Amino acid sequence: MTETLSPSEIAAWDAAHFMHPFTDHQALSERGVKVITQAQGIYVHDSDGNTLLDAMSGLWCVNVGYGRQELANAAAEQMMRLPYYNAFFNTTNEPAVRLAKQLIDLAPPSGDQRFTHVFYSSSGSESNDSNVRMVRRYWDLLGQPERKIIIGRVNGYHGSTMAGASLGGMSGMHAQGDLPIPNITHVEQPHYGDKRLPGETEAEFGVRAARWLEEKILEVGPEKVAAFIGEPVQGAGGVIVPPDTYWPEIQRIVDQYGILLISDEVICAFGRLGHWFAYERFGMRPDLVTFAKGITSGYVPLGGVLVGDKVARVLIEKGGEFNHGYTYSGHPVACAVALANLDIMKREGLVERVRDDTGPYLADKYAELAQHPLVGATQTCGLVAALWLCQDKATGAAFDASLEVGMRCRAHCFDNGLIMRAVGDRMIIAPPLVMTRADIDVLMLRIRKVLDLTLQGLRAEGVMAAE
Ligand code: PXG
Repeated sequence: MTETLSPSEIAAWDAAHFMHPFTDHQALSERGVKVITQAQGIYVHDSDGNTLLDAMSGLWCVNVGYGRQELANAAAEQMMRLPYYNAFFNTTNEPAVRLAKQLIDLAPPSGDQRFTHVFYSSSGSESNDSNVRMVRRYWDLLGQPERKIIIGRVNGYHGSTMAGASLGGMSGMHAQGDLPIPNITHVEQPHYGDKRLPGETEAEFGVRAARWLEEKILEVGPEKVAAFIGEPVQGAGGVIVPPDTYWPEIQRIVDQYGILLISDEVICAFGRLGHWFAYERFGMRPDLVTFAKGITSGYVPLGGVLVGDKVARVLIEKGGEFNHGYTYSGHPVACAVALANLDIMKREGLVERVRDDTGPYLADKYAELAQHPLVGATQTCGLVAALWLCQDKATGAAFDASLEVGMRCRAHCFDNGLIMRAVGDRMIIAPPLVMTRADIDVLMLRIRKVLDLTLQGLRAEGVMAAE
């Protein structure tokens, strides 16, 4: 950039020309846009001079925190050596190959198969489009072209392209643009708080929820089902951590009916749950793993799919040309930044830190937070966490949705140096993995403050009884 715009110029040009993702533009122009100017460590700065603790890591991606010189250096060096070359016509490049090898080395065995190959894209959505293409091609090559149906979950999120939004189970997205595309269907999510029966334990619920998949397979015909896709922990849906019994039962079902399992780890991989890959944490044995976001800590776009040897062998040995790929598949700069990012994560022991230290510490702090009068329940897993704002702790009664209590709480966050997301009345966080215990203490003070302010407001309005 050669010139600097004033904050009001940025706001005006934004309103005139920048069509934002997932945004009501009329509402945005009334509210006014916030200009983020720079960031360092776990903090972002805006043009009003505020410093905000970014407990969402941007959008679930800035795992190593902001301002890492090494990542900028890796990009600059690679740009000067080879900024771009395609991988379509018998050519390759060193960063793409080194990264593929490194990912394969990091990925633990998936049952009796190993991940052997990486297919690259530039985002999570594209990667899930690639999954649809690969899964359907796999079954075609095995002489079972009738296996086309892919089953996802209500309130799952798999991206915003036609296939990504179809695999996901967001009703608002399906309502726009004739989605889902054909041969994609959904089962209910494993949300214990919402879906349990009276007296049902979490473990019992997990098994029952997994069996919704079996019911769906039998309903549509097992011979027509190609794959099941799920996020190990649902992210955009509100940080919904399934019971430990859920994924093993899903695994039994996909094994029994011989269907492929796709673990969408766009949020969950690269240390977010205290493991390089989340399937290890939950006892899943996926055939394909979607990744994006944290692989470059969001510094540049990169996504892809880890392909297990079962699918890779069929595509490679029987497939001939696979008519699918992107201009930026194996982008050398993106891959170089990913390699530098993984180096930082290894050197600083971030995955182990989340698993053994900061993850358990955050879990303790969130358990304490559950005592707050506004908090109905909390859940954490590694460095993702949710707290549920409820009208009545004793009965578990939810707030009337029209009160938009989550949005009120979120507004207090922005005014009190904190970025936390609201999904309905679930307040969610996914802070950078470089957080220390001292950073978590600061985070908890801010969260308590915004909860207190939200509670005060609700009491002043008579929505909640005074103490
Ligand atoms: N899968 C999962 C599990 C994701 O979380 C995608 C795929 C798509 O990735 P791309 O890179 O195409 O955006 C995601 C993305 C939110 C929010 O509101 C979450 C995502 C994206 C945008 C908003 O929490 N996750």
